[in-house]
Amino acid sequence: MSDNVISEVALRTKGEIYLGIVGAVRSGKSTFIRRFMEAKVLPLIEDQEFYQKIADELPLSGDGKMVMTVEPKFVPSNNFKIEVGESVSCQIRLVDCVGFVMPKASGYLNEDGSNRLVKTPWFQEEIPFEEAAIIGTKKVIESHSNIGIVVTSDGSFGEFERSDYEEVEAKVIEELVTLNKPFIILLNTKNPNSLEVNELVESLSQKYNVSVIAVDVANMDANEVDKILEKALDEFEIAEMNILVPDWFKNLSDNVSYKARFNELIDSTTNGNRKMRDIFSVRDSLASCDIFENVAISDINPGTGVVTFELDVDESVYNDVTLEITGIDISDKASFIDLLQEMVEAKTHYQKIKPAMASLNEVGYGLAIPSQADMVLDKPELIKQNGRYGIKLKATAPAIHMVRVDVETTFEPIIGTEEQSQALINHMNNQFDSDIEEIWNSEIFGRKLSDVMVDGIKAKVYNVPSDVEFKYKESLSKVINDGRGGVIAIIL
Ligand SMILES: Nc1nc2c(ncn2[C@@H]2O[C@H](COP(=O)(O)OP(=O)(O)O)[C@@H](O)[C@H]2O)c(=O)[nH]1
Ligand SMILES: [Mg+2]
Repeated sequence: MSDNVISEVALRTKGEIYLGIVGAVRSGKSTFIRRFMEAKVLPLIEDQEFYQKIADELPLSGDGKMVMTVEPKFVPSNNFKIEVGESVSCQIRLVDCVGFVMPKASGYLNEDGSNRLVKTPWFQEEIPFEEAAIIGTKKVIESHSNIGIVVTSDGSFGEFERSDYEEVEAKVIEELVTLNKPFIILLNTKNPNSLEVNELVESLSQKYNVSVIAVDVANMDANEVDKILEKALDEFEIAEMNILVPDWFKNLSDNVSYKARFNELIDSTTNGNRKMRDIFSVRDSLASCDIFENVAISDINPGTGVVTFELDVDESVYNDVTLEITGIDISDKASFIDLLQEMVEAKTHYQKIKPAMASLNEVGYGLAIPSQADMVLDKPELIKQNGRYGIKLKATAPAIHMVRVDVETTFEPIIGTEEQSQALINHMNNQFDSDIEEIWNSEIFGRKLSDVMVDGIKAKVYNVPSDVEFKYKESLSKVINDGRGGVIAIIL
């Protein structure tokens, strides 16, 4: 027999659906377990004998104010595996916890008013009832469950009132929050559809920031169990968020402003622990960004916790981005083709010197090795050697040598007094460590420092006589072509 919701929970819990049922005494925990098993689990069991064994183990609910459950009870007591879908099987186990005591409940104190001691599976010795409830809840949630269900009540049945449950549920929830396991609140009520109950559900979910669902537990059917399990799945953390954007946007480098903004947005939306129920607010926060035209949740997989968002980027962003990258408005086809051709030409040239540029930057010297396409072949010549004949084939190709020369320039303005000069130095030293751009942009005698320095460098570079450049080229040619490895003197 298959069951979709149970299958999803089974996937999410890796085949172990362990529900820890916690809450105040007399909130309906045992009743919930009984109805859960009857409505949802027993119908999945085909073996009659097995069915009967589990049915016999279901907990009884207690009447009045007398506390019944004094130690956590595992239902069913033994682990069993059931098939819940195509190649999905799982173990389902509910743990009936010792209820948190309400001041008006009886049964947790002895007649003389002393604490009633109870036996727990976690300690050799008996411990007071109230302590058993706190420790039991903690242990059950920590080690024996992957989903917590806090059962509380509006006071519409039994002998306790809403105010009795209120204080106790706060303690239980506080405990669960610190344990950091997915949990939901089940508001047990005779009137799950009443306006008052709806208001209470709303206020509880606001107060505790967790899913709250109102159910008449004693009459709960399979559909309601499904709703509870779906809500519980919503409380699991999102395991993975896939964010699909158009390929051209994905390929943008991170320094393009739109991409940087996108990265920031993704970081702020996805950081922290997000629960499955937060996916709509994640979508809304993505949609609030003007980069995207449309943000859709294209897939939610409660079983694996994987959520996929699909983001359409606004068409105008494409034009802005190409302008930012190229500095040229290429929003029409003609200018795009022009640019493309120019770029291809530039790339072909650059490709040749790319390795040389890399080593130039690294060691100050770069060599671009010519390829066959650069070679010029002379006409073959007849040659004669020792009375025999042969041919001579000669090719020439440009090898480009790049040399990095670090050119120095200095600027020594005379400011006035020693104090004035010292003050300027101190000011600049501060900027030197914090914002060196400021120094470059500072004006000295009406000119920007960067302009002054660039002019200084240019003057030096242009000052090299052109015949020196020519001689340098000649000498290098000789070294390479004549194979002379020694140092050459350049006579200027
Ligand atoms: N009318 C009504 N009574 C309920 C409901 N849930 C529990 N009860 C009753 O409340 C009492 C306590 O329920 P129980 O499941 O034993 O609470 P536990 O102490 O939390 O395990 C029993 O008398 C139940 O019959 C409910 O949804 N509707
Ligand atoms: Mg009980």
